[in-house]
Amino acid sequence: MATSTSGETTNARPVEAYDVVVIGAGFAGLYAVQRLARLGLKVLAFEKGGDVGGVWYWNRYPGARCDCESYYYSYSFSQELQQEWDWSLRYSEQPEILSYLGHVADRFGLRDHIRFDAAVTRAHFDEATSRWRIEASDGSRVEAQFVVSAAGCLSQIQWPDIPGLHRFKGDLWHTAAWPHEGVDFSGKRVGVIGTGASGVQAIPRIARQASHLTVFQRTANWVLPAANRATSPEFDAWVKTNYDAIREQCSNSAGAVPFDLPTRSALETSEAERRARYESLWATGGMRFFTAFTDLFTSLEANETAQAFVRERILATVHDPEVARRLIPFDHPIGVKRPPVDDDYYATFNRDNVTLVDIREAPIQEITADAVFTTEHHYELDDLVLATGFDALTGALLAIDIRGRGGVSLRETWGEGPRSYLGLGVAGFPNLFTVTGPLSPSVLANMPTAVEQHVDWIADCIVHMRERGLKTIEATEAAEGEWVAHSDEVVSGTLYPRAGSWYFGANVPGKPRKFGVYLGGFAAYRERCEAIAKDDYAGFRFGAPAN
Ligand code: N01
Repeated sequence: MATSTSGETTNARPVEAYDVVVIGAGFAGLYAVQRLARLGLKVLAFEKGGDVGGVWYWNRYPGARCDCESYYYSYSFSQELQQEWDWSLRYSEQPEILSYLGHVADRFGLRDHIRFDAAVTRAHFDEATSRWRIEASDGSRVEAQFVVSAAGCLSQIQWPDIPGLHRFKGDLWHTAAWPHEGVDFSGKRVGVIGTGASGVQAIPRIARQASHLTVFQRTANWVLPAANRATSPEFDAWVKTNYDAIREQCSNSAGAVPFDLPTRSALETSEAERRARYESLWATGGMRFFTAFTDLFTSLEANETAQAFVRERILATVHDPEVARRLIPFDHPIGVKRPPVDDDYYATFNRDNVTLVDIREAPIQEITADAVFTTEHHYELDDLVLATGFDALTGALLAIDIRGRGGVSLRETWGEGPRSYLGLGVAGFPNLFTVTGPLSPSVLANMPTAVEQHVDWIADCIVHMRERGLKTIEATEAAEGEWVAHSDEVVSGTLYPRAGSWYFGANVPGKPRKFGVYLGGFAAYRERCEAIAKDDYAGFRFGAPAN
């Protein structure tokens, strides 16, 4: 019970004061807490889940794992941490990544700063005090000088709007809200809607358990083999000896990954050499496939050589030519929609207990208590899995009632798509930092590297302000406008606009079409952020010194 300023007794909790409120306790939130608390700041993180982990806490579907190799999809901030942690697989699975994040939380004493089962519901900037007033779903009321959003790029679930979905009487799961106790599909007739990265990972595992699996595919995706395997002691030792150089390579690359860069155009390479290069990278596995040539993302003709190679692989793997035809993408170049990385996906369609239904040719009309009806057939099911993705990049932030100067909401400000300066700050929203925010390299960079770069920049900025007694920092509209225009220009020089992807918000009905990721490359972006900080945070405006 608390007493309000008018003297009334209310059930509202008293307002607590912090220096920084962090939203989320995944990769980004954990590092933000670690880094900012180490500066001596009073930090509180709100996490809507019951524990740390972010996407790795929620996405527990069978087969969930990362499409970046674990040795670099990990924090670099602590020598001890990177030397003491061993990954069991080249691409570790969700339980191992989650236990890594739990270990980080324990090792650095981060849990004391985190309030779990508490989603931030509102954050309003109070112009009179230049502080944020924050409320959370557990009744917490907090005020803080800074809000650091680490709410995640792929954390707001996108539920499909399919007539009758609510009437389905069997078990209904979304890959991004998977039950902690797991799901046993043995003896069940299961349907999966969605063939993005989540569906592609789950489908082979579910097929091995279910009595029958029906896959409802709206858009075929280009799927690359992971070539996943156990890590070897030799590789582990090599990584640990060379970690500094590996991290350095990440820092200086376009994707924040330690890959050797391509030097040749696909079009200036002979057919035989080109094939050899694709074959070798296909065997290597994963996203390294795109290091084949320099022009795969800028020249349709070059990209078509890669498409032709993968098309052949699909035809060689899938026995039924009609099923193979349906699995071959026809509407977008390879790579410009996030290509799922998995093993056994195409071969899974050779199993007798798997049916592929093309719902572009015969769309789903409705879902009843026990079946999915398309325009051609109906499919009786015991369980239904939705692998329908996320309201990406902006969804998690817009789910919160965020208001900046003049009470203007972020939703209104982003009414025509996200606007941001560097993906770090939004004009009109002082002291709000967005880790891997829209229009930063985010999902097109290796996330832990991108997270560390952003959090370090934010921490340095806060130190800079504290040393000078500055109260607020805010992106100027001019700098923001220039950044948005620059980001758009970079995208227009690539093949990305040729796909209706979640990068553009195209998967969410009614969402404005705006490419939400900065494509100028992580290394160049990092250098620009550093130069801006050195230039007294050019493009940002500082508020009056505190009294
Ligand atoms: O989501 P998606 P995701 N009716 O949006 C279909 C990361 N991730 O969760 O393409 C029928 O890619 C939709 O069809 P269409 C990774 O960055 C990483 O799979 O819109 N179908 C599509 O097939 C990834 O890109 C990892 O025509 C509907 C699917 O559902 C991102 O998360 C693992 C539908 C959604 O695919 C998102 O992946 C998992 C409807 N109403 C995720 N609505 C790794 O690290 C949607 N679909 C490997």
